[in-house]
Amino acid sequence: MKQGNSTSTIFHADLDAFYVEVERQYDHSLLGKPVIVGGMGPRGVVATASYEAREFGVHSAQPTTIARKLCPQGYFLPGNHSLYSEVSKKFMHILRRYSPTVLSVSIDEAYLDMSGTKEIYGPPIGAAETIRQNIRDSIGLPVSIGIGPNKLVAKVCTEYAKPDGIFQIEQIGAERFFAPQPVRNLPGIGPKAEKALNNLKIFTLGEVAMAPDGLLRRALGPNRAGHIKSRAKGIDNTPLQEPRRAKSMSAETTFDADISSQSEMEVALKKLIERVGTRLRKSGNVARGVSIKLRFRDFATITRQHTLTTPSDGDQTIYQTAQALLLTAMRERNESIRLIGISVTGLDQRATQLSLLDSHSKTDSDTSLALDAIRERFGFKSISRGT
Ligand code: DCP
Ligand code: MG
Repeated sequence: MKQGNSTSTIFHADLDAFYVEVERQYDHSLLGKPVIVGGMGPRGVVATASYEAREFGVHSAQPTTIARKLCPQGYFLPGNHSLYSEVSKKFMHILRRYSPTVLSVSIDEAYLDMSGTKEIYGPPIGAAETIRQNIRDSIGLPVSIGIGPNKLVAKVCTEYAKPDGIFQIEQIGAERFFAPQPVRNLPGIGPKAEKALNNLKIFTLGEVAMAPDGLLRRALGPNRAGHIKSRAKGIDNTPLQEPRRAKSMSAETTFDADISSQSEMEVALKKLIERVGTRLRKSGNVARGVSIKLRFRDFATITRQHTLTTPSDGDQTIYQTAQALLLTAMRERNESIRLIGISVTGLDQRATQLSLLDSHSKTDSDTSLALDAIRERFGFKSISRGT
């Protein structure tokens, strides 16, 4: 891998106000207006807001009720997730034309290794302009591109490129570019780390780069201190590689109104398990563990987990385990809940675990696979096991 040496050129491409811009493709009257896409229920949150709506303080993850107060003249839309994932696929497909090494990291964001492409596409800024134009012509969306000697610098550059632009920092200027920035601008520093650093009077990345190691270890813990210090100087040697296989899968649901009956919780759990179970079997994995998550009315959240004696990918096994966990949890705290979630953990390839599966697990797995096939043909709601 070439990352980290001075000849690397990494692009980070991120679509602007992605969901909103897709909506605008279908309804041109939304162009130039404050548009908000998000959950419309009483507990809905904003998925994204157009740059016009951001001017009013609207942002992702904010409760929609607050967004409505901040921007009453906004156009609020519920969103169309299957459409967004279709568009996302097209976006990634276009990027792959320009580099053999493309790492997609979210629905609208990817890194491209553009090292050594000068002969074909010219200098980086011109290459980025070509890509942006292609994306605009093919799917009609504005995209911003950050260019750097590694993933970290490229990602930070994208923030400066937005909206609808390009921003490049070369290796030689990376440390100076990072130095005056607030610590929170460094990917990997969240609100907790920011606070810990600020408490020690460390506010900028330049101050992180110069801080004594002992001090950083106190703020960030022994494992992260050295890592963050070198990142604060714009150093990042991580290669562009495909993300590792998910080690767990989960699904959760928030109720419109809190629920308190055990049977309602079980019904919700069962639905979630059918969803996660289908994904699990599609991935060819079995799970070694099952965990449930409950969020109570006061937002207190607990998780309870159990390791299976035999790894499984069967809905029945997962359900029985989750149901037992639910009962135990409710004995500890018998209150109404606002959210319930399920995770299957410790995933491993089914093939390598096959010899461990007992006959009960095999039957459960085969029945679940048969149900998957029916659901695939007739839709997810067509069939469900009785409880
Ligand atoms: N998204 C979401 N919930 C969040 C954050 C994002 O549903 N808390 C969705 C909606 C976004 C999309 O993911 O359109 C991409 O996320 P980005 O963070 O890239 O945000 P945008 O593309 O909307 O805006 P920009 O990248 O221009 O800041
Ligand atoms: Mg984006």
